[in-house]
Amino acid sequence: TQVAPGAVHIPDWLDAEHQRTLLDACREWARPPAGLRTVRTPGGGTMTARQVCLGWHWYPYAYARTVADGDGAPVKPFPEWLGELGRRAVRDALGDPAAAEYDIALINFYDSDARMGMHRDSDEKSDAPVVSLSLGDTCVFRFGTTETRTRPYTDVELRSGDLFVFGGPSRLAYHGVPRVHGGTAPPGLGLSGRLNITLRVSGL
Ligand code: MD5
Ligand code: FE
Repeated sequence: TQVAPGAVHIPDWLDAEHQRTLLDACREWARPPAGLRTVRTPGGGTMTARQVCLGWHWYPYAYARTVADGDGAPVKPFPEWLGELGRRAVRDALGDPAAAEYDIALINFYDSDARMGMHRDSDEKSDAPVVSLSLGDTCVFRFGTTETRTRPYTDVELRSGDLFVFGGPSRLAYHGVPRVHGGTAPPGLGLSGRLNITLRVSGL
């Protein structure tokens, strides 16, 4: 379903087996060194979703090769198979092959109290589409405009296995996660909470 020009939601894109494989990989990536960390913003705030990065480490608001705000370790490599998954996602959602090579994954772990405020993803020096994959609990994903972090916006429920691709005019739209519905993950998956994997092109 096209939510806005360039913003395409494909429910249930990952089957149960692929969801499990991706979850297992995320659990490995979350281990130290350069594992799961709490993101602190320059203003002194703390993000409620915790994060792991592959390829490039994101610290608000730039990319680096080491976990400057964590244990100082080099960030884990971005695996080739994840890049393949990203290119397949772009092809399925937008119809044309991805022009660029994905080299960043940001993985956000939400418990049922976690939120993400409205923001734009503008730290990448590439306009390649962002690929978003959701696992576990259902959330409310809020998609706005490029002009303002307030209304108008469209609320979409993202469920375990869903794909969302943000390309073209939607690449720089404001968005956030105002709510996670605790206890809604597929019973067989073995995840309490929500996990979101975004694949990005650094342009670096
Ligand atoms: C999430 N993550 O559910 C979301 C999914 C983040 C973040 O927002 O920055 O880690 S990615 C949503 C996204 C990415 C790029 C563009 C747009 C949405 N958009 O134009 O709406 O944890
Ligand atoms: Fe974002």
